[in-house]
Parts: sequence; C-alpha cells; structure tokens
Amino acid sequence: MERTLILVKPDGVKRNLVGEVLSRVEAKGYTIAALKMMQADRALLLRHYAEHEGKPFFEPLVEFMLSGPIVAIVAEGNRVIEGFRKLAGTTDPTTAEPGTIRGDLARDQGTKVVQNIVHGSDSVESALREISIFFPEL
Ligand code: IDP
Ligand code: MG
Repeated sequence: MERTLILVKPDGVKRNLVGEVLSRVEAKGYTIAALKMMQADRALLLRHYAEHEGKPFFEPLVEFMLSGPIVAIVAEGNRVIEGFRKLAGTTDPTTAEPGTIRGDLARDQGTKVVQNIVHGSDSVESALREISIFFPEL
C-alpha cells in the first residue's frame, strides 16, 4: 500500500487547522497510519529539505519550520502521494485552486517564505525518504 508524508506546518498548527487537514485526508478515504506532534530541529529540516539548499528561500523556510510545533502524518492508500498533492493544491496559496487546502486556507503573508499550511511528498522515492526521517521507528 502506498504511503506519503504529510506535515502540518507551524502556520497550520498555530491557526488550529490540524483537524481540518486530517479531516480532508480522512474524508477523501485515506488512512492515517501514524501521527505525531513535534518540534523539528535544524538537523532534521536540513535532511528533509536538502533539495532546496542554496535557494533564496531556503534559510527562511528552515526558520519558519522551526518557529513552532508541526504535526507529522503518514497517510496510506492507493495513489495517496498524487492524491494528497491534489488535496493540498499548488505551492503558491494565492493561486492555488479553491477547494484545496492551500487554496481555501492560506494566502500570501508577504514573508520571504511561502506559508502554505502543509507539506506532502512528491514521489515514491521522496515519500520513503521523508517517512524514514520523521518516523525512523516505522
Ligand atoms: P511544495 O511544498 O509545493 O512541494 P517546494 O517547491 O517543494 O513546494 O518548496 C518547499 C516549500 O518552500 C514550499 O511549500 C514553500 O513553503 C516554500 N517555497 C517554495 N518555493 C518558494 C518560493 O519561490 N518563494 C518562497 N517560498 C517558497
Ligand atoms: Mg516539495
């Protein structure tokens, strides 16, 4: 069964949107296989966001992800990686389609990093890699 890593980012936790995100994932029919609230540390985020190192938004992204607790979720189901990316919507919340998590619940805050409520793995390889970072016990 396919699995993906979902993160509710600090903006989503601060705005009390953990339940809203979970409920959209569950309503779509995916199963929550694991879930934990945590404070990420820098080392963890450098591993998770390694592909973005060197980009102008990298340091603001790490700082943002350190700014408060996050909720890490493993969701399961056929084609869940693609399915959750559709539920999340595109990266920029201003133009993300209404009906998506980002399109409905986020907007441009004028910050150096886009604050967009959730992360979702973008491929089978990323999902395996990211799940092992956030859930080494699985
Ligand atoms: P994704 O989360 O939609 O997969 P990525 O390109 O993997 O988007 O970028 C990771 C995160 O970095 C985004 O969710 C967003 O928070 C932030 N980000 C991506 N591109 C930009 C940008 O051009 N400016 C500011 N922040 C960005
Ligand atoms: Mg990404």
